[in-house]
Amino acid sequence: MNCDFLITNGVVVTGDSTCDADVAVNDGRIAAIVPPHSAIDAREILDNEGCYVIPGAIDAHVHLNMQTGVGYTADDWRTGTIAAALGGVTALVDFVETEPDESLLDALHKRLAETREAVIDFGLHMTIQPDEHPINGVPRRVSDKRIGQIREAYEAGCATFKLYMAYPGFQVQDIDLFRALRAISAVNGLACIHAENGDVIEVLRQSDIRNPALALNHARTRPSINEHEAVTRAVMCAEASGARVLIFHIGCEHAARVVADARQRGLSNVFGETCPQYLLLTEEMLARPDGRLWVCAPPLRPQANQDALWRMLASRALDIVSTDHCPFTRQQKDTGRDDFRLAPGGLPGIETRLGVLHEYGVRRGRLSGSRSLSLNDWVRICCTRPAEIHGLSRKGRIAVGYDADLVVFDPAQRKPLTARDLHSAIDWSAYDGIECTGWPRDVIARGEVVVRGGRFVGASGRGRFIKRSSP
Ligand code: DUC
Ligand code: ZN
Repeated sequence: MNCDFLITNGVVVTGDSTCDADVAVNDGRIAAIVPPHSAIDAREILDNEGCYVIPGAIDAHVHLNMQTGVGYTADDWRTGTIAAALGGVTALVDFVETEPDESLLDALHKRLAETREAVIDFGLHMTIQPDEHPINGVPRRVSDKRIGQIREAYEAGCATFKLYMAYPGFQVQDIDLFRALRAISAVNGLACIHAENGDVIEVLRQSDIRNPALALNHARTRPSINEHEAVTRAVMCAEASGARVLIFHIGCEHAARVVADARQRGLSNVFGETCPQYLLLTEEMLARPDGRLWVCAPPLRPQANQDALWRMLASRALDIVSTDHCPFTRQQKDTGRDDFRLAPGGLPGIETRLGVLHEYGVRRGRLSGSRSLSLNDWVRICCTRPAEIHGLSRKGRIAVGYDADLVVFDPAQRKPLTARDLHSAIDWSAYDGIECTGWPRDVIARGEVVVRGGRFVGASGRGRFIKRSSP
């Protein structure tokens, strides 16, 4: 057999198996998986002695070049996707947001025009946000017209739809949440829900806050019960509508348990995502003098939640870990120096997820027992399940016919997570002080080496928009 290149001598780790094998790649696809030293002629051989060969990771929740009150998120499609590739990500899913007077398709085309420099493949979630009945200039209702456009957005390749239960201007009321879920269910799309009770948050944020410079107040105005309630409501709406629903960025045990219980009751249309920040960081970060850097929503929670989240990932009660990568520079975050409510919400993470989950879930977890993920859990959570849930039908697996999106992961490579060692266009790191042992060495995307020996070697603009449909 001939092939473009052969990935030899590695331990192939997938979501459900670990074995010694060679992987042959032809025309950007996986052509064969064969026993080591099989007779194959390759134009190029990548030797992976001592490394794991895993499917390219999928980050299905990122915000590149997103407009906010303090300007755009710091990573554009070039810097963000390069940082992603260096962290072993070969496909991501970002968002389309929509102006009140814009159709979903017009908003999609406008967003696509911004993505020209993407270096890895990507999909886009379509945001269904209010476009009607402004109160103080903020629209509150989603029009029939907009709900009616869900089908054409799906047919254009946006198989997943973002719905917010919080944030003025984005928050949908229950009536519109349910109307949208019925329309999404009709096309068998997936609703991705930001589940926090926005009405309660607004009352808490508008009440008298004695020390607005203290970013810990951000967590106090978004208490766990608020997330717990909204996740309960979202799951109830999933059950009543039949829509497939993924609860985004679950940060607290009670909310995660709602998803776990739904699954135990046999609801196969409910899925749960958490993020590295909820697994590794606690609300204590918000108590620091520069706590505004760690403002994100839902907020970071007390330590007690973390073990539960790790356990639920290992037991499959939660499905995936994405990053909610939403990077802001120190200067942008400093808008909230005197009042936490003015700090833009979001944390960076596009480059670090695979490494930190390996470090804390697999490597240190194996030592402590309490956070233990197997190598196969790690691959399932970061690569295979995200591709399945989000309709990336040719990604997330090492199997013949799939895109040759592969990561050669060196389990001995040491990597400090300081801003200087990372590639997002920001001047701080949420994980400063942490060092990982284990990091992507080479990354192959649709058969092209885009990272070699930890350096980005790919071409700007090689990433393609992936039109997704339901699994
Ligand atoms: N949460 C954040 O912190 N930032 C972006 C969007 C979100 O849901
Ligand atoms: Zn987000």
